[in-house]
Amino acid sequence: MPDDREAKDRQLDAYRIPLDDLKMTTDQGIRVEDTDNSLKAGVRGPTIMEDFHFREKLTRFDHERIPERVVHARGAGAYGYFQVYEPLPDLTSAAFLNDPAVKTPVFVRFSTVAGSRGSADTVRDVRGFATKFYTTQGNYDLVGNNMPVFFIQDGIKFPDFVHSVKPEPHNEIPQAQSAHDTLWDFVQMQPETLHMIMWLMSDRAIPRSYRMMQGFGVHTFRFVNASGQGTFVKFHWRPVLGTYSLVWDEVLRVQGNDPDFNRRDLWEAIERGVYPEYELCVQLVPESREHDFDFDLLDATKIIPEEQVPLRPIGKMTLNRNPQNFFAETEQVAFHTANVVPGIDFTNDPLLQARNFSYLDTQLLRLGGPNFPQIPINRPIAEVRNDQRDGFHQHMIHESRTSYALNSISGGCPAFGDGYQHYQEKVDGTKIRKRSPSFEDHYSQATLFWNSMADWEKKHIVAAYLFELGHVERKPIKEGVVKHLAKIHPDLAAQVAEGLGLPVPSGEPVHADTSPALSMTNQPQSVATRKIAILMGDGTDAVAVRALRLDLEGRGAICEVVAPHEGLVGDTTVDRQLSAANSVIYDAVVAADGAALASMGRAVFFVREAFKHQKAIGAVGSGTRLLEAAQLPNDVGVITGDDIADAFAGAVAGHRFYDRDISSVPA
Ligand code: HDD
Repeated sequence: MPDDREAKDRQLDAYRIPLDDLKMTTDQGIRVEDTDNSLKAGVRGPTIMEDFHFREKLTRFDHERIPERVVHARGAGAYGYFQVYEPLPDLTSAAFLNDPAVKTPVFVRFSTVAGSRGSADTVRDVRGFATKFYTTQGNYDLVGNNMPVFFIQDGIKFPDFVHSVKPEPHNEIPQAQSAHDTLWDFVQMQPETLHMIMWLMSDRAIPRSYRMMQGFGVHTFRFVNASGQGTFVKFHWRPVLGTYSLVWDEVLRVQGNDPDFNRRDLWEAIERGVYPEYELCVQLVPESREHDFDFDLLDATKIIPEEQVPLRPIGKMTLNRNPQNFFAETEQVAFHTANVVPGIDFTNDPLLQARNFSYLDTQLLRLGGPNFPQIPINRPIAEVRNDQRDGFHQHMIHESRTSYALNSISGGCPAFGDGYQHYQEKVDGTKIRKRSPSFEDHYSQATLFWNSMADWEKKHIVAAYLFELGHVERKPIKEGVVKHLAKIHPDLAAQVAEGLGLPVPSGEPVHADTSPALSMTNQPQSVATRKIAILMGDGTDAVAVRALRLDLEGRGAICEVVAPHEGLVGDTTVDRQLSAANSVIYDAVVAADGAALASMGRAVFFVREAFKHQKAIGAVGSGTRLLEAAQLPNDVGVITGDDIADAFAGAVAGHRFYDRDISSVPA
């Protein structure tokens, strides 16, 4: 059975420097005597230039950094494999999409967009979801995001958009935040952003986990089959665990408690062997139906509603190995939308066309020249043979006496032909610097998004607009945004205007259509991989807790014992002491002690905060006394009693109780 999964691993093995007891050398392989003291003229004398080890060590240190990505600088990567469910010869000639026995190796990099490399994971932002498939026909990169549309329609505006969302130029404030004047000025001047901004204001922008996040190719691409027939295709990654988010107040606290929240979650899940899985789904549109929609398939600010073109699952990706060196793998990986294999092709989407220029250009600078595809993480498993030569950091020793085609000296090698064939699209037109009129409607799909949200999602969207615009200093910008919101939906505009103390604009809803698939309600539910804090004290009834814990862990949950001190409570090992723990890094809490904890402010705060963040809360034994001390009402998602395992597991799997009334709980 063909198994390409290990091909990439084998290739990487050749470059690994193992952890062993080899002695230290210089880069030239000369053994080092002492790396703690520089060579001096006398113990108190000046350092001597002759000290090649000192000079090399410092020089290498001075050159450790490469330019961070202009956008998507902060990321986390993982290896895995992709397997197609069944051959798709009618649609595409791509080999990796035609053999269900093949496990195609992949490397995925998740990222935030706006922040610098050291910024916090949990900010309000789009998340990148970039996948490199190392196929037998060469590398295919699907460089997507966790939202299905984009801010702009034409890539020539990308620098403008990015400059507006990045920290402001005079003082480099704020870091990794969209809540500032320049972004919202750009938005109000550029209504094509409005649909994407609805997604950005929704909870999609604060994912619970990279494992619980959708991915989208965004553009309409093209599948091409062996007879050269094309089909329009949109790509969707659907996480098997479902799509879930944090809540905003929690996000603000996670940033301080664990700035690495999302990357740690990914890392730990893979280390534990609970491998993130995503189904690859496609929306397919025959070319004959290209103009059947009330939007343009080439406009990246539009979705194809799933109700109009359903999702077809075609395969699954499993992420099962963490990188071993962040810089070598996650930092040096170079994605490029133009990395396609036979059977996958582009469309004339002007955003995609611009990307096909920008990614290669950016890698040339970031990775120091044209030989970056030779860096192990970027190397295809397919053989590379061509007449491209030289440049900085050339690693290959080309033995051929010729580096041109056509040649007779090398017998015409490397021979070409029988390769990637660009889709033969008929193109004619007049040179023109203009948008197509079919790109003009900027409101209908923003309205569709709003109409499709559950009440709690709408509340969160309004709160997000208020937070963001509340940080905008210039009133005309806020007014400009509210004017646009009135064209999306008067309810949305009214609530935002009221909060901002602006006149409520009048307006009619653009339409009343909905697309239920846009809402995050009705996700697959599972307690598996959910992180549960069990609050214990020295007086806890360990027997009752042990049974509950075993039950929850049996269902795949991750339980951590949190107690006032490290070491043991009874005979239970404490995972984290209370002063180093915070409810925001857990999905749910079990209060297992009331005797000791009810009088401890931190424990009271812990359960109260979890309650406010609408999480499942359980209590066993005297744990109910802790809930009483926190003055928590007996509300939905608060599970107490003798045998709470089933009910509590169900509550955790439901993720949040968004309808919970949190107003009566003290701060
Ligand atoms: Fe981009 C990085 C996704 C539009 C130019 N982009 C980058 C990454 C992702 C995306 C996931 C990080 C890849 C990684 O992890 O290394 N970008 C998107 C999506 C877009 C999009 C889904 C719209 C549909 N991007 C876009 C446009 C341009 C760029 C229109 C330029 C015209 N993007 C870049 C870049 C980056 C990049 C500047 C920065 C670092 C890099 O490429 O490697 O070239």
